[in-house]
Formats: sequence, C-alpha cells, structure tokens
Amino acid sequence: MNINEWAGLRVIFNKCQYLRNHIDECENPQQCNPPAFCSNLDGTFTCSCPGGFMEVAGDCVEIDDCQDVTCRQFEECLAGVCSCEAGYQRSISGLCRDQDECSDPFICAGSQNQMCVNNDGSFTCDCITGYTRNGAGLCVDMNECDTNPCGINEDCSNTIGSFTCDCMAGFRRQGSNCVALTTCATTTCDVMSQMCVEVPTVGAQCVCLDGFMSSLSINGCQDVDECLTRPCIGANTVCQNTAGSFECVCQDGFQANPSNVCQGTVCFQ
Ligand SMILES: [Ca+2]
Ligand SMILES: [Ca+2]
Ligand SMILES: [Ca+2]
Repeated sequence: MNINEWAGLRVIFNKCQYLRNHIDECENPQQCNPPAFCSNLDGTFTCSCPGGFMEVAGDCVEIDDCQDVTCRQFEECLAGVCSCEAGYQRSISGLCRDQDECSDPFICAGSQNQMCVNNDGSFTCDCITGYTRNGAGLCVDMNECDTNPCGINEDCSNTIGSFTCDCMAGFRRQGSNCVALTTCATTTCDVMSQMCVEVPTVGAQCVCLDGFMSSLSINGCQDVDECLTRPCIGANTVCQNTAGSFECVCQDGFQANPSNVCQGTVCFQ
C-alpha cells in the first residue's frame, strides 16, 4: 500500500465515522412510542415526553393533577381544579346547580314550533303541543285524527296545532255526547198555535205560528193580544182579539157602510 492508498482509506474511514455520527434516527417515525417525541443527537437520539406527561418505565403517562383532588357533586376536576360539569353552573352558594338553559328565550328558536324543556344537567327542544317531529327533524302539525280521538257519533277534523270533534250529520251535541237529531215525524206540536221545523244541528223544533208567542205557562204558544197595541185606527172602530189574529169591528151602534167605514146606524134610517 502506498501512501496515496493509505490516505484514501483514511478518507473512507473518516466518512464512515461522520455518517455514523450523523444518522438521524428520528427519521424513523416509530423510533419513539407516542406521545413521546424523538430528538436526534450526535451519534444517538432520545425519546422525551411532551408537557403534561411524565416518563414511567419507558412510557409517557399523563401527569394526573387531579389524582389527589376530590370534587363535589356536579363538579369535575380539570388540571387540578374543580369546575362545574357541562350543564351546571356555580350558584351563589358555591355549589354547582343545574343551568336553566331555557332562560334563554332563543335557545330553541332555531326551528319553528319548538319549546325548551329544562332538565337536570341538560335541556331538550321539544315540539309544542299538537306538533310532532318529522323525518327531517322539523316540528309539524300532528294529525290527531289518525288515532281516532273522538267519541261515538263524532267526526274528527284535523286543524293546525290541534283538532276538533264535531257531531256527525244527523246528530247534535248534548253534554259530552252526540245524540240523534229529532225529526218532525216523531215530534208532536200544538196544532193550533205551533208548527214543526227541522233545524240543522238542532233537530225538530215546535215554533209559534204567526199571531202566537212562546209561553212557559201553557203547553204550546200563547195568542198575541194585538188589541193592546191599539191597531184599529178607523173612526168608530173597536179591536177584537181572536186566536192567532184580531179584527177591527164597528163600535156598538155603528155599522160598516159599503166603503167599509163605520157609520152610525141612525143615519141609515
Ligand atoms: Ca338544565
Ligand atoms: Ca293537528
Ligand atoms: Ca190574537
């Protein structure tokens, strides 16, 4: 080996030394066990734990600031400090109490027909009465008639936000029931003073004929005494009340002439 060859070997040796000292072990992503991070050093490397962790038997374990902390009800320990759990807030007494999220009037205002329902530690946005949540998550009118909520002889009508129960045709409301309407065929009215009328949703009614008025004291209707209103204005006339009507007749001693005017009978003699 001549001097030049020797020099060449030294160059190669120095390069190997350099490369060995400058290998970046951290290029291997699995060099350290997460969450440890790798630091390349001259000829070596280290694995270090990040902040909040400590090395225990080669592993990084979270430093538990809460290990010796005992929190009260509805509290949780975060970084060694007791804070109210989500949904709770510190009250004047110093304890964590349920937060009434519903005190915010807009908390359920993102969608129509909702109301806020507060509960311990949380709240819900429920559909208001008469509405139900559809597949799209919206509160829409509930068709209550689907569940047949009405009684016997009643028809259900769905309305926006509610529903109604009305008597079927041919029935009328009597208290909480629907009863069949009466008909004139089975109703007896006073033939002298009344006539029968079938009123929709009411049934057969006995109504007073003209010249009669309803009366609680007699069965049927009572004759109107038209003479009380002095309807006879012709000279020498007098009013005579009749059942259902009245007549204007000549006073005693008078007679109707051909023109239907009451004249003293003495004039005809
Ligand atoms: Ca609450
Ligand atoms: Ca409805
Ligand atoms: Ca009369």
